[in-house]
Amino acid sequence: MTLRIHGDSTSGNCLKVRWTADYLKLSYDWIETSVAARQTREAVFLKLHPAGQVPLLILDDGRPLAQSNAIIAYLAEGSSLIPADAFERARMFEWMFWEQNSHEPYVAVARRLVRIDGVAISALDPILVERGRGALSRLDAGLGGRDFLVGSALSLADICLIAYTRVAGEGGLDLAPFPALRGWIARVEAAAGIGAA
Ligand SMILES: N[C@@H](CCC(=O)N[C@@H](CS)C(=O)NCC(=O)O)C(=O)O
Repeated sequence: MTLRIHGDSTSGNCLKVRWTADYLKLSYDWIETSVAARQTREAVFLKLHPAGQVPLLILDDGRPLAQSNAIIAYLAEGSSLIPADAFERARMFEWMFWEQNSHEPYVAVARRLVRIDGVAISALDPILVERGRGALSRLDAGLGGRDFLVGSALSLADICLIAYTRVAGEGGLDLAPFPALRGWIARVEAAAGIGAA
């Protein structure tokens, strides 16, 4: 048996997992599971993961693991994507927790509302837009002139945060005011082997 990844290819949370697995040259089966078609709410999927969300990793021995950032941390254990230095490793997790708490809920949600739910950009909640812009601005400043978010090399922090940042414009969050961020996106895409959005 091999690793199985249940994911929706339009979801940044799911793509993080695919990109990490591909970067590490892991062998896995991708099981396309459409959120829009409510496949995550079908009985067969709920049996695997009662929360009804993707991504979901199923290990060789059948154990399931949810939450994108937990999955990529598991897949990348012992690899160059996790800094060996304890402080840098903690800094990487600092960015990953921040992503789930202060970036994804605004940047990913704005994109989902526009792209999937068909809401006009002009009709988005101004607070959502303000917080999304704030998250992009914080990320831009957090780069502090460095090539990658942590240390001097690609880490899980970059793979985690590029997922929704690179498509922020689809939710009306323009990246034009953030040149450092745009440079980082191009660099991370090249380093991680991420193709066109
Ligand atoms: N914090 C979770 C978020 C998981 C999540 O919200 N997944 C969405 C797709 S991005 C989903 O499966 N939604 C379907 C649903 O909730 O019914 C993660 O990082 O994996």
